Amino acid sequence: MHPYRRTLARYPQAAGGGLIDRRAFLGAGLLAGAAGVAAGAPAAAVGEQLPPSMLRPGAALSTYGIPSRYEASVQRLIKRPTVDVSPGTGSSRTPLHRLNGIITPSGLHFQRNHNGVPDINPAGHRLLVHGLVRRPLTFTVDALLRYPSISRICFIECGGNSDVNAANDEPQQVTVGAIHGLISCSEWSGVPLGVLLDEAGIAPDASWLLVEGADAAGMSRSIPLIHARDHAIVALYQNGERLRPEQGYPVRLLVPGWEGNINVKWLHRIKVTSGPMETRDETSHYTELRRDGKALQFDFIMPVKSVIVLPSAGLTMQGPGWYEISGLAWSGMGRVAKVEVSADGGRSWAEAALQAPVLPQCLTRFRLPWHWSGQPALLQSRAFDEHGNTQPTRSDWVSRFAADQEYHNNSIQGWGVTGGGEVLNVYT
Ligand SMILES: Nc1nc2c(c(=O)[nH]1)N[C@H]1C(S)=C(S)[C@@H](COP(=O)(O)O)O[C@H]1N2
Ligand SMILES: [Mo]
Repeated sequence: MHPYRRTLARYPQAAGGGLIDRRAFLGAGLLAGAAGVAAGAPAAAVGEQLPPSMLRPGAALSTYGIPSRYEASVQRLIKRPTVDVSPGTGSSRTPLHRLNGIITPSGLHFQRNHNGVPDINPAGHRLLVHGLVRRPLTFTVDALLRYPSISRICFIECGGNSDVNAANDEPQQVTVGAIHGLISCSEWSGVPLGVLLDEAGIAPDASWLLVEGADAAGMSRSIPLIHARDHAIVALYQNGERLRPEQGYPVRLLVPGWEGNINVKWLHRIKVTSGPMETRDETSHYTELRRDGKALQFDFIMPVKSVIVLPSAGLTMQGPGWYEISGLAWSGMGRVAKVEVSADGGRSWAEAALQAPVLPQCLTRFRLPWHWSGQPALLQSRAFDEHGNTQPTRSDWVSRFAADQEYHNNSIQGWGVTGGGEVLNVYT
């Protein structure tokens, strides 16, 4: 049969609203048929005209590559605070809907800066380890580069990610990057923090660390010593090259799966202490005020979460037919075990395919074939991690906290597709 005549009935339905079994597109034949229905056009005359690029030599070699000029619109989304603060304060978000796979290109890694990006010459930079240690040590960057190192592919997510959906009573019609783009995923390489702590020698009464950045915010946080010793990395490289200035060049702390704020950039000081220091960023910020007036403090781990990025708000469907629903899932607790997708407002759910690799504390790409009938649809995804944690509905999540509490919002995202093919941010 000609692929254009393949019908929906030939594909195993996995849930209502046109969701197809996640295995349906794995066979090349099925994929070719479906892709033809979705997007391709029949070739008119093949090979009659050479593309112009074949008629003259290409551009010169370059020493450092940049994206194609036709991709110049793929940019971070800058968001400045409404209050009057220094020009470098605020965030820029990853345009999740313009990317695929799980790795964020370094130039599109989100940024969250409390007082701008400092310009640090690594030749003069020092990392001090002091406090409750047998011998205080300072490390030059060259010294750190000599230590045995490890690599981890993992996400960093700001505690305030998805604030747009938490803070506004009405869903804002902005892109998925603008709502959920305070998360990015890189391969980080550097020295296990435990190696440096062991060298300094931890005193018996030590139980916490204070970590401080060398930026104008002097950003600092307290971290339980045991977790930091076993899991934190003094990162020097990002996606194979030295850290970008925005990500903390020349040295940042990486604590996989923990709130972005803990991952102190421009790291210059680690003090071993006997308790948390109650710094500004763990008292006035990064605490979650509940309805009963009490606040959760030191809520370090980013909860399990997922979001469909294709399609998502601001995008327009190209008519009824075949689509691949694609999204990202993650958990600060470990690996993603399962992602379910609904196209009928939560009445039925289909399990999405998880694309390898599925790593702990890492973005995981999920995909599911969808045949959109052209009727209004409501898309949602919910992730489960390997410990059985899953995501609350938005109304459940909001009910746990005081008004305007924005941190750790892992509630289910709804995308409404109108009959006209418009995709809208919808609260469910
Ligand atoms: N020194 C310092 N470290 C910092 C910050 C900062 O402003 N100064 N911002 C923190 C916050 S709130 C987050 S979410 C992450 C963001 O990391 P990124 O900018 O590399 O994405 O860095 C953290 N580390
Ligand atoms: Mo953050």
